[in-house]
Amino acid sequence: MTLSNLSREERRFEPPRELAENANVKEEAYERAARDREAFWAEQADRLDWGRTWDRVLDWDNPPFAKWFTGGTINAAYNCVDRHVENGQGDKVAIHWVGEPEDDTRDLTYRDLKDEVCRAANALTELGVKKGDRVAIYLPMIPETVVAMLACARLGAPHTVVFGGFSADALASRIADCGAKVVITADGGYRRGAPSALKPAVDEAVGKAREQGQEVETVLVVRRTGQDVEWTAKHGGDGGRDVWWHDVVDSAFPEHEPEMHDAEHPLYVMYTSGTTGKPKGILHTTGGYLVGTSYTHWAVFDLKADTDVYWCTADVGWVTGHSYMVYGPLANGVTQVVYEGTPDTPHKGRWWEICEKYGVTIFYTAPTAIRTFMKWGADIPAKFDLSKIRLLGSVGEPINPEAYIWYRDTIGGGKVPVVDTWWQTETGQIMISPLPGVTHGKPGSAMKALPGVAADVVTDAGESVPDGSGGYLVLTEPWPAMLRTLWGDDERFKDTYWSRYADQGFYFAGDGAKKDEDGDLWMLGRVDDVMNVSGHRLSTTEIESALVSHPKVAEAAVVGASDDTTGQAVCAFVILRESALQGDGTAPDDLIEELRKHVQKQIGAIAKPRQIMIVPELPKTRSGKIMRRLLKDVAEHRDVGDVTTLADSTVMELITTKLSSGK
Ligand code: 6R9
Repeated sequence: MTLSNLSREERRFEPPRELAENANVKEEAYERAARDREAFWAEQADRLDWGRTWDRVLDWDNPPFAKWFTGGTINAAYNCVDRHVENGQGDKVAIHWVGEPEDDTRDLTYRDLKDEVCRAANALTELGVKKGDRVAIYLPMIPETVVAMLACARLGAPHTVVFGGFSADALASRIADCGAKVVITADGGYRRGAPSALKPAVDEAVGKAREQGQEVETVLVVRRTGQDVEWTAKHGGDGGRDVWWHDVVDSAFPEHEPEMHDAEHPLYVMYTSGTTGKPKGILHTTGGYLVGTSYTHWAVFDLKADTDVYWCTADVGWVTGHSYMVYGPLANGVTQVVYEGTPDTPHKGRWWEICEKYGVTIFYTAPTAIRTFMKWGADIPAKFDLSKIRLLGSVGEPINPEAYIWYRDTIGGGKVPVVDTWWQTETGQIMISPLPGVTHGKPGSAMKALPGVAADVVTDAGESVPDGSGGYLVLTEPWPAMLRTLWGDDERFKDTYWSRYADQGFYFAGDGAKKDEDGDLWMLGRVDDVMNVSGHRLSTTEIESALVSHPKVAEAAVVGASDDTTGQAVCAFVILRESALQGDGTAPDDLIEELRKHVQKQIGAIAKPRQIMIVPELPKTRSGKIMRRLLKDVAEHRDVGDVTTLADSTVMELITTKLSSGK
C-alpha cells in the first residue's frame, strides 16, 4: 500500500541571481557525479590532506560493509586545525564561543584551537589513553568539548558524546556498551539561567557501568560553573579516578605529532534510539566521513570560508553537532559561533542578538526551534539586524511549509534561500537537500539527492514509485560518510538497515517519502508514524503541516489512536501562538472546531482530526523530534511510557495535568 498523496504546494523561490552566479556547486555536478560516482568522491577527497593516498575509492566487495578510501591514511584533527595554521590561517577565529551568562564569551583562533587540541592529546596520552581506546564525553557546549573530541580523533581513540541532558542511566549504558575507560565531563553547565550539575550523574553512571562490567579508570573534569563536586582524586592513593582538566591540560605541551590513521579507523560512536530495545551505537570511521561532511558543508551552505560566519545551533550531543559544528566546518576552516545555552536566556531574542553581534551569514537550525520562534512572535527577531544572513538551513524533521515561509520571511528578510536538509545519524552527512545556487526552493520539500548520492522512493516490493506517489525512502548506492556498522553488533546492523530490501541491496532509511509531480522529494516522517485511517495511509507530517498553516497554531503533533470504526483515528496535540490566547491564557471555545475544519479544507475529510487537544508543550528529543509514542499513550489513555530520552522530562506531566484540568 502506498501513502496517500494529498497536500499540494505551489509556491516556488528561485535562487538569488548573485548567489547562483557565484555558487560553489553548479547544475553540472549532478550529472558528473552520476556518470562516475567514485571519481566524483575521489575529487572531493582532494579537499583534505592525506598521509598516504588511497588505493581504492570504494571497496564494496562485502556489502553492506563498505570501506572507503582503502589504503589511505589521514588524521581528522590535523585536517580540522593544524593544516589551517600551516596555511597561514592561524589568526583566523575558528570559534566565537558564547556562554549562556551574558558577556561570558571566548574567541578561539585556529592557532588557539590547535594548541589546545595538542595539549589535550598530550594530557590524554599521559592518562593512558591509546589508539583504539574509547572515551565518553559528557559535556555542555563549551570550547573544551570540541577540543576533547578533536584530541580523541587525533589519538585515534573513538569518542562517544552523550548529550548533557541525558540521565546517569543513559550515560552508563553507553559507557558499558562501547567499553569506555575514560569519561570527560564538567562540574556543570549553564542552562536556563542557572548552573546545572553534570559530575554527580557521571559518578552515578560510573557505578552503574561497573555493574554492567565496565570499569572507568579516569574521569577528566572541566571546571565550568565552579559548583561543589564530590571528588576522589586519581592520584590520591585511594583508588580514585577524578582529574581536573586544568591540572593536566593547561600545563601540557602545545605541540603533538599527529599519527596518520587508516582511513577506516573508527572516529566515533554515536548512540541513537531504536524503535525497540537498547540504543544503537552508530559507528563512523575517519576518511570517508570527513570527505562526506566537508563536501556537503561546502556545497549545501555554499560556503565561502573567507567571509562567511556560520552558526549551527545543534547540540554537540546530536549527530548534527558532530558533522556540522565540529568535523565539516572545521575541516573547511570556517569561522563559526558556538552557543552554550537556551534560546530564551535571558530573553527570547538571544539567538538574534548573537547573529547581529557576530554578523552571522549562514544559520542552521531545526524546525522545532523555528516553530517556537513563531509562537513567540515575529516582533522579537525584528528588533535585531539580521541583514547579513544569506542562507538558512533546516534539519531534524520535515519543515512545515508555513514554518519554512516564516523562516524565510522573518529571519531571512524574504530573500534568503532555505535549504531543507534530510539526513540521519546513520548517513553521517546530508543526503537530500536543495543546492542553494541551483535548485529553486519549494516550501516543505527537501527536493533531491545531492551530487554523488543516490536515493529513491519505493514500494513494499522495492519498485520505484512514479511521480505523484509515496512510499519508502531508500538509498541505492553507498556514500562516503555512511555508518560502517553498529558497535559490536554486525547482525543488528544488517537486520535494521539492509534486510528489508536485501534483494535490491538498498539501504532502508525508515522514513516515508513521496515524489511530487515534478519528481521532487517530500519527507513524511518515520514510517512508524504513519497512520491507517479507514484504510488510507496518512502521514502525520502532512496533517501537522495543515494545522501549522492556521494562523493561530504554532506547533502540532499528530498521532493515530486506535478507533473502533476507522481502525485508527487522527488525534492532534496543538500549541497555539501566544497571540491566539485569550487574556486568561485559555483558547477560545470555537477554535477546536475551526481547526478541524481547517484540516478538512486543506487535506480532505479523511484527515479531519477526531480530537484536538490544546497543550502548552510537546515532548521532544534532544534533536527536537516530537516523541509521538508518548502522545499516543495519552491519546489511547495509557500510562505514559519511558521518558528518559526527552530533552525535558517534565513536559509529559505538564501535558497530562493540562488535559485532566480540562481547560
Ligand atoms: C540529522 C538528524 C534522523 C531522522 C530521519 C528523519 C528525520 C531529519 C529531516 C528529517 C524530514 C528533514 N529528519 N532531517 N525529516 N526532513 N530535513 O536529524 O539525525 O537524529 O538520526 O534523525 O530525522 O525522520 O530519519 P537523526
